[in-house]
Amino acid sequence: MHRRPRKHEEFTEWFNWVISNAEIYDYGRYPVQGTGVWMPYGFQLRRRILSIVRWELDSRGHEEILLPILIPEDLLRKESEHIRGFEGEVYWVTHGGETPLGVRLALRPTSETALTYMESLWIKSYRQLPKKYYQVVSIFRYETKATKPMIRLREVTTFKEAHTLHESFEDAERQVAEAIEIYKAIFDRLGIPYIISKRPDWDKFAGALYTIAFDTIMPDGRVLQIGTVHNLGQNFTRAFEVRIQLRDGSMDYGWQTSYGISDRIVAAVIAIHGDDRGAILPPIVAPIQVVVVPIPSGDREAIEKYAERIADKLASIGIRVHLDSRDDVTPGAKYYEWELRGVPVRIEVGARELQGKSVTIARRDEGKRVEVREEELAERIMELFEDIGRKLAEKAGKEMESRVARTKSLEEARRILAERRGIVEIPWCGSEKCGLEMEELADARALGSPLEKPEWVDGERCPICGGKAVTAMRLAKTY
Ligand code: P5A
Ligand code: ZN
Repeated sequence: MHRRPRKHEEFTEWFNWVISNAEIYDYGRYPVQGTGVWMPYGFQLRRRILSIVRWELDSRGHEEILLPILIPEDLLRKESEHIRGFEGEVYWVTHGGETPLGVRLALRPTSETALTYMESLWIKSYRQLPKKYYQVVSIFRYETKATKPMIRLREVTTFKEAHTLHESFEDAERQVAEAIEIYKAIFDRLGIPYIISKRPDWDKFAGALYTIAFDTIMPDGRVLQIGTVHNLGQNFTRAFEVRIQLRDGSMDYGWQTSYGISDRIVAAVIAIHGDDRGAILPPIVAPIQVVVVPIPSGDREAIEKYAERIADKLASIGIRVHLDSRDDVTPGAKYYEWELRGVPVRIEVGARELQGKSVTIARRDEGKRVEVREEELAERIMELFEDIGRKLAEKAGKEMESRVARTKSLEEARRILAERRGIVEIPWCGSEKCGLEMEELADARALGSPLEKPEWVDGERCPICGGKAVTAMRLAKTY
């Protein structure tokens, strides 16, 4: 057997090892660069994560739709900033069979243009607003940076894009705030810690007034953008003539927001919670929450019967349980496999447990084992799920906090980022010129600033120009 890569020291190898050996995601073997295959176990994980996403959106008035994957070139070109941003990343469909198409068709890189076009037909009056749509689809971006499984794909298969339309700027601002709350709720339920920044102007979404991003820190200290919320203003509605009658009878273009997350959130769940033995899945999304492993000794048949009874009992109260009754695999090899797959709870049943009408429960996150009587099993498992979810989130949150540093010197920022990465916050005057120079001097990317001016920058100066600091700039090595 191969040596297991260590998560913190060799994160990339570790991540690739987990997703392939746990049969989550087959990447790099299908002969199109930047595409991967969701395998059955991974597909179930992805589906459960998506059901949290859908639930959070649905319960706040979002409606799921499905737009065509093809966008005619003239539509994609309508908003000039947008196409400028995406031009180099678009896949074009140019032929139908042998026949050249009259208008080239883009494989959608995102759907602002497709939807705004339809909104120009659908929406005429403030009475129809607000509108909150979303879809979960594949998008295509010809990424030029090195592609990475789930993290930088050319076909993003788990693109959840929400698009909203409002009668005023203020309403769109409120929607940005709601989107932030929705993403917080999603990431909180998955135990993924995040830091929220307003991206600098030079790094906003193409066609947006501004972009707010959720970032997390991966085990190697590099920052991963796991979601973004954009206030699009009237940029797309002007281009597509989405004119709306307002309350006072006057006409105006609608106001939009959009927000998206991707396969990256599955990557974050695996990367952030896992350990050297493999994945550790939060019970809320684990495809298998409990695996029951019979330990054959003495009366094998009775033990197997008993293990089956335990599994049935858990299944009957809605727990996703799997009885591993393979008789050609040792219990030790089963433990190894289910640990790698991140099953949060393992139940062992052997001769002693059969005798005592009990089971032994092992939790994946802490490795602790306890014996529990059969009557209290159901209740104990439910408590355990809660506790595992909470502890995973707490541990991840603390780890992330410990990786955010503050300094007033760019030299120190550069040193910290070179040595241990993470995020460094530094006082900033807010000017683009100084921000760009900070990126240069720290040899890092500018993530942007906290949404509210942090107190600690009061009275501080920008280390580049010496001017008064109005906020902090966050710098990091990013994915
Ligand atoms: C918001 C949804 C948009 O596309 N249009 C609709 C807006 N924003 S975005 O920032 O460009 O993308 C949203 C999130 O998707 C993830 N992402 C990717 N994930 C994997 N591979 C990629 N190539 C990729 N590109 C973007 C990011 O998390 C991003 O925040
Ligand atoms: Zn400055």
